[in-house]
Amino acid sequence: MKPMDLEERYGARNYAPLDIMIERAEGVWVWDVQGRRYLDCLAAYSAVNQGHCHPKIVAALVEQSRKVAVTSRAFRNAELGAFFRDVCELTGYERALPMNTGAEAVETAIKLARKWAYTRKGVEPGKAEILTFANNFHGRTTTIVGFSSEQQYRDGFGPFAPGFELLPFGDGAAARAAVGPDTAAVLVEPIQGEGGIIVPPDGFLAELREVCSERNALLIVDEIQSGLGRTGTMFAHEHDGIRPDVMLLGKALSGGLYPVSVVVADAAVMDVFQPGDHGSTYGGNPVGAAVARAALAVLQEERLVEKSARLGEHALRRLQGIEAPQVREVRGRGLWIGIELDESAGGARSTCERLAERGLLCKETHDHVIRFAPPLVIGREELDWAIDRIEEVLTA
Ligand code: IF1
Repeated sequence: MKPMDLEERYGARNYAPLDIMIERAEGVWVWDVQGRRYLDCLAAYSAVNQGHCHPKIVAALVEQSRKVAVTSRAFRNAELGAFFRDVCELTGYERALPMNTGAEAVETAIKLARKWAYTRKGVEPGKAEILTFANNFHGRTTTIVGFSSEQQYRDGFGPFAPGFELLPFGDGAAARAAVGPDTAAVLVEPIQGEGGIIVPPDGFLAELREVCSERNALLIVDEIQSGLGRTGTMFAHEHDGIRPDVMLLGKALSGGLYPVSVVVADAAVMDVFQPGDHGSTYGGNPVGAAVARAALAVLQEERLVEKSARLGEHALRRLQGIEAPQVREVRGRGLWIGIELDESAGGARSTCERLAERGLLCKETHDHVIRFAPPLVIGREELDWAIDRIEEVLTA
């Protein structure tokens, strides 16, 4: 049977992918089983900021896998301490808790915030509230979809965990009104990715920071997609000059080679976790630690944050300059740009299909927004080649 037929025969139906069968990838390029080449402008939702199969990260994966792969945390392993040091030095926090997927990092932060509220803030047990925002995306567990505003992510999966409230994204006054004595934390994406690359007004994150500090609530910033150079700064929250109490990383943290996520915070918060409170079989394993260290090294050695800022500015200017009646707005920061189409255009998926015919892989979000997020290693010529094709399709 062909790969597609095997997927159809044996696979769960939880995705409806574009019918492009990728079998090889390198840098910004992927090749399908017919040998056709595409420029990847999704970058696995920012998991491959460093480019596909970066040789330095692959080498770290292979080398460590030949030594020891998973020890469990019942014992110590020789790679984990250096991973903790690298992550804490990069982020400026005192403690790191390693997990695997982004959703696990989000769930870990929810547990951390609740236990901090009960043991440090004095919230009555069982009463901790976490505020988050409409159009959020933080993962697919039942706790997380329980506070999603996207009907499809929720339908059929209840009952949901209580203790979450949704606020309008970008509305500092609403947050100021909502944070109260039982608020453990505010959980926010600095730019909403799946929500359609929604950039909040300048000062929104700063207002959240101020309110959380005034009312003794934790500000948790989910940088799983927006972080590690995607928006032209190392972390997207830097745009408002704030310091979260808790920050979440994933995806490009391991450069697309292995699932690694991490929660960082200072000891005053993280040390509410006592031995045995929380854990994970693969969390903090030596392969993930070695891969993540190499991924972070590549990010810094190849100056990908600066590149994202420079090429992102160029891309935003060129894309905003496209004269196409169906384009409602082009927005974003760094190499993370959303092209919102008028509903009259018939949905962004069809545009993505036309782009794929021209050798460009993009993914729509929320029906009408084309997400443009190439690996940060993209060259100026490749970027202009991609934008030329977008211009061709949008002006056709
Ligand atoms: C899918 C979306 C993006 C994330 C943020 C946590 C997570 C994600 C800000 C959870 C994950 C992924 C999930 C993936 C597609 C992709 C996605 F379309 F689903 F919403 F990027 F926008 N915080 N996002 O973006 O991390 O558990 O997946 O490692 O579910 O199809 P994860």
